[in-house]
Amino acid sequence: MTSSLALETPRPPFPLQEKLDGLRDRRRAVIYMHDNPDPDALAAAWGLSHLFVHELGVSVTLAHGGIVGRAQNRAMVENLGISLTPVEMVKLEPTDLIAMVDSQPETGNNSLPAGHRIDVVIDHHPPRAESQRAPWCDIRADLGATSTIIFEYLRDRKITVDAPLATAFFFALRTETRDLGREATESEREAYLLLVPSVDHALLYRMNHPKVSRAHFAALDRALRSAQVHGELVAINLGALGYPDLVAEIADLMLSYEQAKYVLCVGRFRGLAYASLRTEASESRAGTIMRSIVGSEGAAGGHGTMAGARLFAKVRSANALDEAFTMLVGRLGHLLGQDTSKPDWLLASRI
Ligand SMILES: [Mn+2]
Repeated sequence: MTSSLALETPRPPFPLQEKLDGLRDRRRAVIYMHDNPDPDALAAAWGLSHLFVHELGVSVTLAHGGIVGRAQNRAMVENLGISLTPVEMVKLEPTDLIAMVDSQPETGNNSLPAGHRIDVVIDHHPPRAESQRAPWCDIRADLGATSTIIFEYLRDRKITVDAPLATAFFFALRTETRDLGREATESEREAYLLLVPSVDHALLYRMNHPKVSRAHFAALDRALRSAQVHGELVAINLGALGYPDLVAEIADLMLSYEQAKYVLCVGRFRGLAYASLRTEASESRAGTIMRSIVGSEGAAGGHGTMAGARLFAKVRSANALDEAFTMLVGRLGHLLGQDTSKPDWLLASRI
């Protein structure tokens, strides 16, 4: 589709050299990802650490809240040997270079303390005013992945992207854009093609096809049997989650149902309710919808076809989660003009 090329607005080159020069006095960099990091956050953080080590000679800590839960994401971390530090173990020093990728301050989906100083914000989600307090703020909301921006930095500085890092970027682009089919721009296509010759395909295979536990199939079984169909909306209450991003994993999966244009998936993990929304490209306003149905009751974010949220209220029981689920489905139904009081079940034999 060459016509989309003309739609991309030319952007002035990012003053990378100048931004790096402003950070030459630092000894250590702490790079924050969003909580429960996905491949785009992981590859972007790892790539940025290569840039910082090469250009600034700093030591680097990759920090995240939550857990790396999804089997593919765990396989990525293990096979590439990406060293991660839980935020609880990070003690920020006044001289630290503090960076954030694939998220922004005060979004509620990362673990940098609210109001904390920050030097670098690099993201592809809609820009927030709070990010402007970072002297190096590079937010390109039109792009499909944060990894695309970091890969461009490395090319700009002529830093070698070795096979493991190329594989990380490639995996991030593939999963984040569903093989360039979802929210990918010409920049992602270009990065993808440049990376192919350097990818380690044996490594990539192990990341794409990880072995999974019995619990994975139990979750899948539960998801299928609890899936409700309300016209074009599929809604799933997964109950207790083995890990938070299971809601996103199942939402992705269920969008393949022929009738589904919207999938909302909800579950609870360690007393908190998580929600994930996926939409068809034709209904591309997932972030807006999620923010609207969650309102002031949680932290919500996302872009065109994918969004996530976490509710603030503690959800300590199956009943409490049921209530939250019914509330979110009701609000989403209202927004779509769809009655959600009498669900049709995806599977007839659901018990
Ligand atoms: Mn991303």
